[in-house]
Amino acid sequence: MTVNIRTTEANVAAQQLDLIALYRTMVTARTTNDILKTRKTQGKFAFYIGCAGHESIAAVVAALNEDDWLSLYYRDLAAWLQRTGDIRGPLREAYSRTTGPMCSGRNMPSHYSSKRHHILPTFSEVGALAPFAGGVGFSLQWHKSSDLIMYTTGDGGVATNDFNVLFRQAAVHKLPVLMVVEDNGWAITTASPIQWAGSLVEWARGGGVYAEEVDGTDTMATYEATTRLVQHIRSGQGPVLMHLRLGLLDAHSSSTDIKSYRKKEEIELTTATKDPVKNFGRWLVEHGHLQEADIERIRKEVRAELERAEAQVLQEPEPTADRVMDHVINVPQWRENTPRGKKRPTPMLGAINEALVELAQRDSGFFVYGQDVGSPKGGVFGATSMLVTQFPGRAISSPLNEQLIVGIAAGAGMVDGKARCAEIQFVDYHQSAAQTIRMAARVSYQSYGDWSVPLIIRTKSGSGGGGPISSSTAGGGAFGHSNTGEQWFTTIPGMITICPATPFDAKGLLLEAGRAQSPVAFLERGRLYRSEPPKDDQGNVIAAIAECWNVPDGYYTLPIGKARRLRIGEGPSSLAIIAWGTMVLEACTAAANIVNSRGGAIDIVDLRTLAPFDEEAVAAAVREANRVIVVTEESDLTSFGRHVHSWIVQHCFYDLDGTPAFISALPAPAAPYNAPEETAFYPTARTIEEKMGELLAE
Ligand SMILES: Cc1ncc(C[n+]2csc(CCOP(=O)(O)OP(=O)(O)O)c2C)c(N)n1
Repeated sequence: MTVNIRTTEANVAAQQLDLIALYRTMVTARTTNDILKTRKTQGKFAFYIGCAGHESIAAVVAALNEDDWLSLYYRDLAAWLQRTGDIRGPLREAYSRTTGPMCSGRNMPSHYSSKRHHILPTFSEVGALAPFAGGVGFSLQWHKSSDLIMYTTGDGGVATNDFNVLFRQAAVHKLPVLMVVEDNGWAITTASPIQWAGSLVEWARGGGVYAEEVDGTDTMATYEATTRLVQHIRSGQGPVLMHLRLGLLDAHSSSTDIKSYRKKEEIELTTATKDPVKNFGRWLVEHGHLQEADIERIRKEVRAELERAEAQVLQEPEPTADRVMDHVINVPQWRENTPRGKKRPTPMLGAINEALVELAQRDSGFFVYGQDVGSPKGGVFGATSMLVTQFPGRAISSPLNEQLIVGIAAGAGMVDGKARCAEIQFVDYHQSAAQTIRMAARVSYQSYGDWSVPLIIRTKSGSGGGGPISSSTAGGGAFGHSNTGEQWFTTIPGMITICPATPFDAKGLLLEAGRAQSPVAFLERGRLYRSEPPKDDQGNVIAAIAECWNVPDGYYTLPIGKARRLRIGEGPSSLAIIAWGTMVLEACTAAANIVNSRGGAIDIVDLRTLAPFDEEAVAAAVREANRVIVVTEESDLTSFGRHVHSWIVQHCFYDLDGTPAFISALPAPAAPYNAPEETAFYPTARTIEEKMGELLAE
C-alpha cells in the first residue's frame, strides 16, 4: 500500500496562508454544527447532518483559487464557509428561510450550492454530482481556463457508479479535477473496507490518475498537500485523487444513534486523536501563532456571533405554499422567425446534421459528445458527419458509457449557461444515465432557480428500418434498439421531451432546443431518418404533410410546446388523431385512405413536443371532431400515450360523442426481431384505419 503523508513542509506553506482566519473558519464550522445539532434535538427543524471531523476541508479550499469550482457534499460546511464567508447561509437553510443562499429554504440543510461562488448544487443522492463535475472539468479544459474543479465525496461515495464515471471522465480526458475522498471510515454503519478492495491510491494510479493519501486530521499537512497537488493539475499533468483520512466525531446524522453501531473505545479514540479543529489549535499554539487563551476567546467570539446571526435569521420569512411550482421547467419564449433560406428536399438525417452545424456556427462553445460521433461517419447513423467536416473538434467521440456522456454535456452546460449536446446511440442505452438525467432536470427546482442545466440529449429511438412501418419490411431493431423512450423522459418533472415527425420540424425544434434552459430529450425516430413523405394506398403523396420534407437552409426555430395540426380532406373534421413521431406518418396514411373512400376530413394533431404537450391544440381538435384516437408506438405499460388519453378523458369529456380510442404497441418487452412478430407488435396505418372505421360507424 502506498502511503504518502507529508507534514514537513507545513511551515513553508503557512507563510502563504492566513492561519488564524483558517482556524476561525474551522471553529465557525464546528460551532455552527454544534448549535444546529442541538436545535434539531430541540425540535426546531426535522433533520441535520453535520461536519464534525471534516473541518480541515477548509484548508483544501484555502489552497485553491477563488474562481476554482467546488462540488461539495453534506460534510463540507467548512468548505462553504471558507469559500463564501457566509455564516448565515447554513442557518437560513437549516431554518428553511427564503433568504437561504443555497436553495431558498427548499432543500434539507447541508446541501451546499451557489452559482455566484461556483459551488455546484449538492444532491442527496451520494455521488450523483460526480458526472456533472466531470462536465465542468471538461468545459474548463475546452475553454483553456486555468481553473480547476474540486469534487468531494465520502468513502461510501467512492463505490458509486457516478464516482467511477467521474474518475474515467477525468482520466481519459486528463481533466483539471481534484477528487477528494473524505474517508472517515464509515458510510452510515458500514466500515470503509466494504467500499473498495486494496489501496485506493494504487487503484487510482493504476487507472492513470496521480493519487496521494493525506492525513486530514492535520490541517497544515492537508493544506500543503493540496497546494502541491493543485500545481500538478494546473501544470497540465491531469487529475489527482486525494485520499483524505479523517475521523467522524458525531453520528452519521440526526437520524442515527452513534452507539448502536460504533464501539465506545473507537469513538473515544477518534475524539481524542482525529479532531482537526483541536489538532490545528494545538499546532497554532505550539508554533507561536496563538496563545492558549486565544483558543477559548475565539471559540466564545464565534459562538456569540453565530447566536446573533441565528436570532436575525429567525426573523426572516419562511416559504409559502404558493411557490411550490416555481422553477419546475423553463420552456424558451419562442421568437417569431420566418425561415428565409432556400428550401431543398431533405431527409430528417440531413435536417439534423444542418441544425448541429447551425448551432456550432452560432456558438463557439457548442459541441456534440457521444459514442463514435467524432468519426468521419459522424456516429453510427451519420447525424454528425457535417459537423465533423465543417467544424473539426466539435463532435467528440466518448468512452462507451452513457452516464459519462450525459455528465460531460450537462456539466459543461452549467458552466456556459448554454446547451451542449449528448448523443445516446440508442435510447435503450440511456439507462445507465437515468439518474444523471433526472438530477439535471431537478437542479432548477432544487436550487430555486439559481442553477439550470441547459442540455440536449439527442437519441435514436423507436423501431429500426426505414420509412413508415406499414410500407417497409422488418426494421429488426429488436431488443436494445427499438424502444421509443417517451415513457422514460416525459415522467421527469423539469424535462422537455421532443419527438419530431418531419425533417422541417426536426431542424427547427433542434435549433430551439439549443435555446432551452431546461434539459431536452430529443427523440429521433430511426425509421424517419431517411423516410420520404407518407403516401396513401394508391401511392399518392399526402400533400398536407409533404411540404415538411422541404427544409430551408440556414437558421430558423419552431416553438417548443406547440403541436402541428394537419387536415386531411375537406370540410369539418369528423375525427381527431393525436400522434407523434412515426405514428404521424401512419396516421396520415390511414386518414388519407379513409378520406379517399368516404370523403370528409380528419384532423391529425402532431404533438411534436411531448412534454409539455400542447393541451390547447388537443382540446381544440377534440372539440371540433367529438371523436378522438390517441396512437402511440410505445408499449402500453404504462405510456405517455395513456397520459394523453387520460388527460382527454379528464378535460374534454363533454366534447366527446364516444369513448376516446387508444392504440399502442403490445404490452411486451420490445419488438421481436423477425418480421411477422415485429409487425404484429406495432400499430400501423392498417390498425389505425380499422379503429377509425369503428369510430366513424358509431
Ligand atoms: C445513492 C445513495 N444511496 C444511499 C443513500 C443513503 N445514504 C446517505 S449518506 C450514506 C452514506 C454515505 O457514506 P460516505 O460516502 O462514506 O459519507 P459519510 O456520511 O461517511 O461522510 C448513505 C448510504 C444516498 N443518500 N444515496
